[in-house]
Amino acid sequence: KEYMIIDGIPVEINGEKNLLELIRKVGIKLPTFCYHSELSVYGACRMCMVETERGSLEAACSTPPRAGMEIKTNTERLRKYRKNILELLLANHCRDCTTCNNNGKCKLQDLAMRFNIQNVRFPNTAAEPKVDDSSPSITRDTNKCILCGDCVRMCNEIQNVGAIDFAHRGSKMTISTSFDAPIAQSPCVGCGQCAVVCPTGAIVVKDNTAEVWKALDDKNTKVTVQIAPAVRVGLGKELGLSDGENAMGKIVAALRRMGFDEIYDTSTGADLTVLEESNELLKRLEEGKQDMPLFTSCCPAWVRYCEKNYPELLPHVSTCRSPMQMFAAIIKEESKNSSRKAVHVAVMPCTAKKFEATRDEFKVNGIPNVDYVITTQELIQMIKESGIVFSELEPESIDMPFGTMTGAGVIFGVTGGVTEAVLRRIASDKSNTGLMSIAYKGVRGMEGVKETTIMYGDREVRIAIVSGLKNASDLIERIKEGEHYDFVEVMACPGGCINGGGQPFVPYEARVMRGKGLYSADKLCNIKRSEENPLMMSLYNGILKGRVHELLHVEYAS
Ligand code: HC0
Ligand code: SF4
Repeated sequence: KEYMIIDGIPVEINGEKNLLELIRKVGIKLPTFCYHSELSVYGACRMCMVETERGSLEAACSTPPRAGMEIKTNTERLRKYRKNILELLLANHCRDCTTCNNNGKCKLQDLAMRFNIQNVRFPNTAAEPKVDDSSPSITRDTNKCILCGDCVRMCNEIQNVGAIDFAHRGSKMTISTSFDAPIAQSPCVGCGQCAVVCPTGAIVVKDNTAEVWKALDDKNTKVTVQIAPAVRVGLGKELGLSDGENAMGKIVAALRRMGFDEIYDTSTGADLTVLEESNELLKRLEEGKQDMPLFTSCCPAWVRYCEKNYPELLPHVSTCRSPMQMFAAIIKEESKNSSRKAVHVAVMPCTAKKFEATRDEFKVNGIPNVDYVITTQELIQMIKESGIVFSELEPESIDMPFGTMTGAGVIFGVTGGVTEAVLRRIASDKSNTGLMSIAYKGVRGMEGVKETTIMYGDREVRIAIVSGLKNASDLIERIKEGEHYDFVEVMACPGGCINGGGQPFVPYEARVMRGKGLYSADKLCNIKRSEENPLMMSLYNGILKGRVHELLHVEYAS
């Protein structure tokens, strides 16, 4: 075994990539702006410097641990050094913290507090805000940027989009789209992953809470709401619960107190998607098709990515609307019976859903089926604003007439969930053992690329599950080179919706807990298969009669 000394204590080296990982493992919160374990090491912020036994300073993020090495993480020299960096950053940074969208979540604010910065020795040279709110998903203010490059590496390395990059040199350096075009005119797909890793308020999720409050305050408006699967396991930590704890009952109670008239679960919409998407897959299998696979269509950032980068694949993307849009079409249809104006809100872990809601394909007479999408973060904001003590709420149940859902719909929120739900539907073995065995077929887990094979009759069905758009494009390249799959699930965010751009940022381990939270929620559902949801039958015999294509499917115009 190999050891090194950290602050006088011997520590075992266990395959850690860099000193930073090892230091954090022993319980020291070494500060960084630009380090994310899933991104390449940039080493630009210099906050993670440590002092070696020879008195030299090294960046912990880019130094591998060596046996016998001795380092200190907290010396007078290091404290001075870190304070200096923070003061320099603050010197040309906007300091209107109280009105910043990222107030309370900003790393710069947090580290300034931690390192007890009480004044900045240099004059403030911050430029006026430079806001780009052209995207329905994210808002950028490059003048709040500290040039850590996290967003650039996320957009390039993990999402393979490359919408933003460093531009200019020296003091003029900035993060920009090409030709400084508005982000909406760039290749951006609105996944929001750049906002997830941005340490300051330079990239934040678009805020639609004001519109929702306005609708709630209007007595002549009936406000319905649907809550996505991943939200229930994503917001609790910020409101006094633990990572991955299923807070659905409390969310329902909170929304009711805020004044929402009818509260539903997007998992019900997901049940509809399972039925429709399974039909598409079965048709394909029965026709013996061996060409391109059927790609899932429920992730709007993936659909956008496909439109922009692989338009030739669009005919192979399922025509199913996403669960949010299927459900919204039905809820809006039902709301026609109300004498009040109907507004439908969706609470999503996702920033791309904000864009999806604005698409012309999902408007009826110019009015969107989903009027407003708010993210998990915005819901947390609204709960805090309303003064509700979330942790003390008694859980409540969702409303009728659309209040029945299944475990299959709940697991949609984690990578592999859509596939598992579809497999439950198409499997011929309907026993409990059969159901449970699907979970062990390689569909679960946070890996970015998973593969499984099942038998349908005597045909082998090859399935791939990818999350993160770089993984999607790598898979597409393999398919183009001749590799065969029948079904491909794509989620743009690594790990699926539980790690959506609208969820509070958490480290990898907490994301695993969120996934586990959804699988536990599935266990608690008394119905596990979408086709056994009794509501489905009444929808197909009622609102959906003769209108399945009109309300549940879509052909993207672009
Ligand atoms: Fe998802 Fe969905 S699972 S995309 O990640 O399919 O946002 O949670 O609501 O629509 O159900 C997000 C999450 C959804 C949809 C569902 C799908
Ligand atoms: Fe890139 Fe996604 Fe950010 Fe757009 S939202 S700039 S695609 S990371």
